[in-house]
Amino acid sequence: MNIKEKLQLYLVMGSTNCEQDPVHVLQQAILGGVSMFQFREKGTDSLQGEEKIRLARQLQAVCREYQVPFIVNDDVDLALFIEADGIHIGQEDEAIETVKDKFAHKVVGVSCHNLDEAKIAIRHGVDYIGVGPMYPTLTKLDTRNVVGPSLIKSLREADLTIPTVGIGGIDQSNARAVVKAGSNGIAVISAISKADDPKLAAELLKTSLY
Ligand code: 3NM
Repeated sequence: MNIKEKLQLYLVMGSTNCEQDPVHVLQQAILGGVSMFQFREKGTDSLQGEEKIRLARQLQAVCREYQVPFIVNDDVDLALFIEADGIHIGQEDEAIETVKDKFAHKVVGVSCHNLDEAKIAIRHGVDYIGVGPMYPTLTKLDTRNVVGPSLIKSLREADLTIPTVGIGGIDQSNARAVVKAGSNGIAVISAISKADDPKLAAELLKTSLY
């Protein structure tokens, strides 16, 4: 898998981010150009237990149909149980070492908010890093301070070539700056999940990158 290419337009989403059926949103988004997907079922009113597993499987089936990598956020047991293509963890989640062991031949991504976190993730051999927040966002309430595209620029200037995706507050108006700073792509939640037409939103985001 060419991770750098897959990171171009990375949709992150769970049921609480959607105003329409998540399966429909994902399908439309993929038709519009989404190249990688992360199932992130978080927050109040998020699905639990069997319901969470059922939605994960439905979304995974859509990804399989279009050969889009299906990554699970944080929930190691779920990712292993349904044989996801990979796992994405934050700095507060399970340690990178143990996650790398459990997902030896799968994709492992880690959220990073500064150069030191990025260097540690790289040392542990992760496949990609998510860097954020690029811009203010209302979607995740416990984000760190806005780091902006300049952190991605600093990372590249420090010769860190790891596949990288920017996240946080990205929309059509600011996506290009993230890629220009050296990111391989953008990760978005609301810019697609809350759009009336997720296919069009994905298409417009993609064309706004270059
Ligand atoms: N992680 P939206 S920001 C899930 O900074 C997430 O690590 C972030 O949602 C980080 O595209 C964020 O709607 C929320 O702003 C992204």
